[in-house]
Amino acid sequence: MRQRNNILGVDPKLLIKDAAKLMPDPARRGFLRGAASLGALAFLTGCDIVDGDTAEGVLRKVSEFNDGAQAALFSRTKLAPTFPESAITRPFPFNAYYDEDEAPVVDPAAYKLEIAGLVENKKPWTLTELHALPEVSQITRHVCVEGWSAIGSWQGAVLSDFLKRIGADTKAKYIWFKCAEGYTNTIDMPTALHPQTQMSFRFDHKILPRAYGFPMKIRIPTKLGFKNPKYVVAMEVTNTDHGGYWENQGYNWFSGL
Ligand SMILES: Nc1nc2c(c(=O)[nH]1)N[C@H]1C(S)=C(S)[C@@H](COP(=O)(O)O)O[C@H]1N2
Ligand SMILES: [Mo]
Repeated sequence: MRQRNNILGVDPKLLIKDAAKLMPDPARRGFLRGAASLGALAFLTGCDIVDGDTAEGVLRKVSEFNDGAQAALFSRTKLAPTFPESAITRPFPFNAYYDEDEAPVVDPAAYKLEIAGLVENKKPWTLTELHALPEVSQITRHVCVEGWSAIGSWQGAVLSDFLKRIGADTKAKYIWFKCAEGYTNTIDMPTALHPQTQMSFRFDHKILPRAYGFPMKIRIPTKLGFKNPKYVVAMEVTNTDHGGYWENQGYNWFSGL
């Protein structure tokens, strides 16, 4: 057993309580029930709480193993870094849980984006309608858990604008995406409303190639690659976490950058 001394100037119990207050509700309850002791915290994170630590500092340590803490630290306004055209990785890598020649082929004429859940207007959207949405552009870094990253250029509509347009309940907790080949993904609402979260229809100003998710991918530069669904055919605004392809296999749900 490791011996600990009392920390000068901080009451660790209060610090942990303060950190827990910054977490979203379900995470807070789980945290206070589970790991909310100094010993458990040091054990789980491998870090001691030291004099001068703040509630945010404690939360940052907790976030290394806890999705709720990561969600609390996520800032709606903090932007992912952007890059010049010259930084774009060429060729940009393809990645999926299958080979590139097995990527889904979506017929643009038949395509409709299905809208479900807590939304006023559930009318499905054709590709022509989606392409008519106001366009924004970003050059950002895509980071894959498999150990590579690449800088890409994506154009499309701001997801939060689209959510407003369809009358989505933005107080709902999640958005669930379904992809043409069966891949799925759930993101939290603050991430969906982040200004850089984009419904991408183009890569490098050209119609999104099949490899990168034609006809639509959700580009989220504040999240790991697997939280960026390609070939999206449906979205549901929901208070139920439907998980996702990799999340269900144990990958960290929040997977923020
Ligand atoms: N529909 C679908 N979306 C997906 C995946 C997938 O297999 N199917 N793989 C994810 C992973 S792990 C990564 S790293 C990125 C890769 O995107 P890219 O091919 O544009 O590089 O897509 C993500 N979105
Ligand atoms: Mo990935």
